[in-house]
Amino acid sequence: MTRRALITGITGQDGAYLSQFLIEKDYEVFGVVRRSSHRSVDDHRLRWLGIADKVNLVDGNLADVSSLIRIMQDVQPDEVYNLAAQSFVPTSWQQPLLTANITAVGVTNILEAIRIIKPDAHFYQASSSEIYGLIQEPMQSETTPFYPRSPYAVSKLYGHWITVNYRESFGLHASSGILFNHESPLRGAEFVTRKVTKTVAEIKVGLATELRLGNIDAQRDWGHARDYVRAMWMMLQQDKADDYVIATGVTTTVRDMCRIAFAHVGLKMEDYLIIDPAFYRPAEVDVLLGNPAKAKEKIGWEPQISLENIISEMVEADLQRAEICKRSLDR
Ligand code: NDP
Ligand code: GDR
Repeated sequence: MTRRALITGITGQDGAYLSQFLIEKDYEVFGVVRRSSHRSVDDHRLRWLGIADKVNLVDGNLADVSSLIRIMQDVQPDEVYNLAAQSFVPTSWQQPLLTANITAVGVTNILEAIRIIKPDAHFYQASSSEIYGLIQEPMQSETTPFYPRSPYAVSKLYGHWITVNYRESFGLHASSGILFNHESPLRGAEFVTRKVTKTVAEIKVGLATELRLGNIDAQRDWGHARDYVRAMWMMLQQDKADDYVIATGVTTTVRDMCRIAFAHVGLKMEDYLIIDPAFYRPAEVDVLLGNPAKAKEKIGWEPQISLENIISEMVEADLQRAEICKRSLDR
């Protein structure tokens, strides 16, 4: 029997890579999309991966539990991946209530839809290393205390605990993946790695002259989205649901990540980088460093792609995009 997966957030970075991964495993993939006045439903990331015609898009919204109940009824999924969120940390200070509504309460909405309609479905919640925030231990594991530092992180902590609670209260097969930052050519352009690789490419082809960043001393544990969606799937194949840290165990400053990107195109970061306080955050997460030992031991997951390779792949993709953009401007 073909297995059915339902993905919220299918139009985002992880949703696109997870869809590709599941299609290769012969899943029937369904994705929840919210209506937008300016977008056709076959989103650009799904087209970029060449899978837009291989997924079934269904209309719904994480804020509307009735839409999720209807979708659950229609699709009858074996696995549900909840990737939808207001996921950009700075926006969560501008729109804290919307962030709570989608990123926190939205998790209860989808859990309720599962509990009512399809309680035997395996559920994945996209938890985040942001819940560690103000660091309590040098390397963060599943047992490290949480101290969220933004409305986004507070909302993700709610999503994390409500998933644990539905597992313990109703016996749902609900797992929470505490994923550290993961990147790719499909990363949104507002996140720091993609902002850097996109601007470096634009500088290289003559479309930009400078790169403005905020706190370049921040340290992140960066992995590749392709590695991380594999971990999501592996969690749902276990007999017992559980929570796992997914990380590389290596942390790097924004400054060093940026230097790698400039070096890839033969330029010197110091010639173009401007520190702009407009990009500082009201409260910062200074350093994140994950310990993925439990994931390795229990589900056999390990990352395969290094930060150098991630940044090279991203710069190369952005060089292609910048060349196309430049050619259309030159015409
Ligand atoms: P993106 O920001 O790329 O994608 C977010 C997705 O959520 C989009 O498909 C968006 O749809 C959808 N969405 C937002 N609001 C709603 C809503 N009200 N109803 C339905 N869908 C909605 O995120 P990523 O792919 O990077 O991340 C996936 C998940 O993992 C998120 O929950 C994120 O918080 C979490 N996470 C990400 C990490 C990372 O490093 N990437 C690390 C840890 C956790 P639309 O296209 O319409 O905007
Ligand atoms: P983060 O990712 O907040 O960790 O959340 P982001 O790439 O936005 O920031 C990483 C670090 O870089 C610093 N920084 C800048 N960030 C941005 N976006 N723009 C800048 O100009 C800039 N300059 C410095 C930030 O201050 C920060 O310290 C991501 C999201 O995907 C979340 O959804 C996810 O939960 C976490 O990763 C894990």
